[in-house]
Amino acid sequence: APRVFSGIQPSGGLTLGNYLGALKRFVQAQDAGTETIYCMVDMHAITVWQDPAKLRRATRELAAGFIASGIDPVRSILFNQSQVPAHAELAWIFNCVARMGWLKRMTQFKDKAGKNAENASVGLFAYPTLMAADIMAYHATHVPVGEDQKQHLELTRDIAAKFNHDFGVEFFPIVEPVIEGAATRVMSLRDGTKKMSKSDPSDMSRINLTDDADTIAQKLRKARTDPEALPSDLDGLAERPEARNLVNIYAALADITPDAVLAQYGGQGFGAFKPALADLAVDKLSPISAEMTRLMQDVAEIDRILGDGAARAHAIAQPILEQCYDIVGLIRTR
Ligand code: AQP
Repeated sequence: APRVFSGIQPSGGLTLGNYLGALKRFVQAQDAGTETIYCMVDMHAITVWQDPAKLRRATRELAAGFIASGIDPVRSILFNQSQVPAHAELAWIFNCVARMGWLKRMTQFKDKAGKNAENASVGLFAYPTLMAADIMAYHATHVPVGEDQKQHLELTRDIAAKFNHDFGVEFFPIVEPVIEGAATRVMSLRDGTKKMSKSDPSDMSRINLTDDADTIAQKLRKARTDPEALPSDLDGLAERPEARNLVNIYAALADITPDAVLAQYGGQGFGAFKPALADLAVDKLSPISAEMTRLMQDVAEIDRILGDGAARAHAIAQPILEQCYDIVGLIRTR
């Protein structure tokens, strides 16, 4: 049976990119009746230094964001990574399977480490082996992610295949990336060639799920665009990354195709389109933001939900980890 796994880092507040590229699709998988396991990947977050108090808050707020977006912690398993030791333990096995050369090719490491890669943490370099462990600890078959995670998922497949080959087993499944929809890569509002990111220093570059209606309208009004009217078909967006981004955002929020957006707004300028987009965004995001605020008033309840999810996740992952240790030849008797 298919089993969906995915995660989000509590490395800051949730953005519209995380919502459209990840959360909204996580809810669709859950509502389709698939077994769904979703994780706050706090151990990934600490690959760059996090203020401990902020990390705790961001983890709980992320859990609230999942629930407010429509994740039901009964139908889905919702938990944080560090509470289930199988992630770290399996990551070590995978560190011994993955090759240095494979990790050196990862563009996210190059982007995040910047020019001074010698000064990056070992954890940031090994990030993709922990991600492979997150997924493989559950024998997950499908992983909904944004476009930026495609390379890491290919690495997950390579690690699983090499493990199976090295030990002569068919143990780890070869996972399918699920990268679909109009908004698998939501771009920065300030630069149509950069992805919208929670860690971008400019708050004007992104819409946060917790932004109020005025802030959302203001950020979209100031979003970088060109002076042309919207074209009537997709070809007309080819050389216009900022315009294409706003059209894709509209399409994803309204659950229609980008073509349908252009059928409605083609020929109109941004003076008309931006306010329509702002209304739509406020309409879709403000109930989520209000629910997050409500949920954050009862932190003990969030912790209880995460603890319950961790127990359920552990029950799935631990037997898989034990089998993996046995395959590798690590003795487990006490
Ligand atoms: N701009 C985006 N468009 C579509 N999907 C996106 N995702 C992130 N940004 C966009 C998807 O959200 C999921 C969780 O991402 P993450 O928090 O684990 O890490 P990230 O991809 O590195 O996201 P950020 O927001 O850019 O965080 P920072 O700034 O901390 O690195 C993933 O499925 C991702 O594809």
